[in-house]
Amino acid sequence: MTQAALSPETLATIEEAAGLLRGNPRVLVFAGAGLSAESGISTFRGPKGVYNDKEIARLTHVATFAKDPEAVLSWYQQRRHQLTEVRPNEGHMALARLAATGHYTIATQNVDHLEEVACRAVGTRPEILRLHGSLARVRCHSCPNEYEDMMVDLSSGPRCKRCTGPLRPGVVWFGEMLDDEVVNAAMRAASECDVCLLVGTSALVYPAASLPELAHEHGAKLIEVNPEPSALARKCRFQLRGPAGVVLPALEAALGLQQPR
Ligand code: BV8
Ligand code: ZN
Repeated sequence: MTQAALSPETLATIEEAAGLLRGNPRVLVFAGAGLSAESGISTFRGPKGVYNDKEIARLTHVATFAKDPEAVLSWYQQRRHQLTEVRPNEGHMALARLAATGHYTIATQNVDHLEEVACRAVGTRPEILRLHGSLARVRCHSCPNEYEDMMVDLSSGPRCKRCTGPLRPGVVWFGEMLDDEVVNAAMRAASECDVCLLVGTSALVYPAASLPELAHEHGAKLIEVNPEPSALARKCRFQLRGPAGVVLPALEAALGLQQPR
């Protein structure tokens, strides 16, 4: 889809929304699976969401790891392998370039590292907070041992070298706490930002989705980039109805950073 396919209303709203991103603002980007959709990574909810398969939804709950570790580990190993085949899309790249126009913090629910790959490619260094962890990391289910390792094959049921406990992906499952330091840093960014840019999220999962709410309570303006309204759409000053890979480059163009496509 190109920018020409965006509705005239959406193009006009993008021009208006760009006004909030001028003048070196403090921006909290709250990213979800929709940002990676155009990289070929499935979203969780919505018409093509993987959670439509109840078996898959089950695999993201901590209780399932105790009951059925093989099913959990093979699904996560497949997703880890997919990381070696995907790359940032135009939405990630535009976000990475936008990060040079203000004080940007990216609080992502995604576990695919694509925001970081895009920022490295364009040379920007926004703070990236991984709210739900990372597919590239493995950790022990029994002790604090955790490290980045894309080589270990989790589907073989590897054990921790420190305590022989079971290794699992370094992600946060339903029923597990998020990392305190990450949450505190994200809440600080939410309470201090001028703009919160929600990109590709249904905004249904807590405590992550409390971040845009906190930003809103502190007077930040919310901008949503999503083909569909999220659960927080009514709190958004601007709702940019289109795919991130088209809308974010259009936002860049509206800021005079890119030629419209
Ligand atoms: C916790 C793992 C405390 C990694 C994930 C009742 C009410 C409120 C809360 C709860 C409740 N019951 C239970 C809870 C807590 C629960 C929760 O929030 N449940 C919700 C669903 C009701 N939360 C937790 O359990 C959290 N921990 O609370 O701890 C605790 C601890 C111990 C004991 C008791 C309490 C942990 C939450 C983390 C869960 N882990 N992922 C992985 O496998 O990836 S979350 C899961 O949903 C995903 O991983 C993702 O990170 C997250 C959010 O999804 P989205 O990113 O928004 O994606 P989604 O598919 O939903 O939406 C995509 C959007 O993109 C759509 O809007 C679509 O329109 C749009 N889109 C599509 N294409 C595009 C696009 N947008 C732009 N461009 C496109 N091209
Ligand atoms: Zn261990």
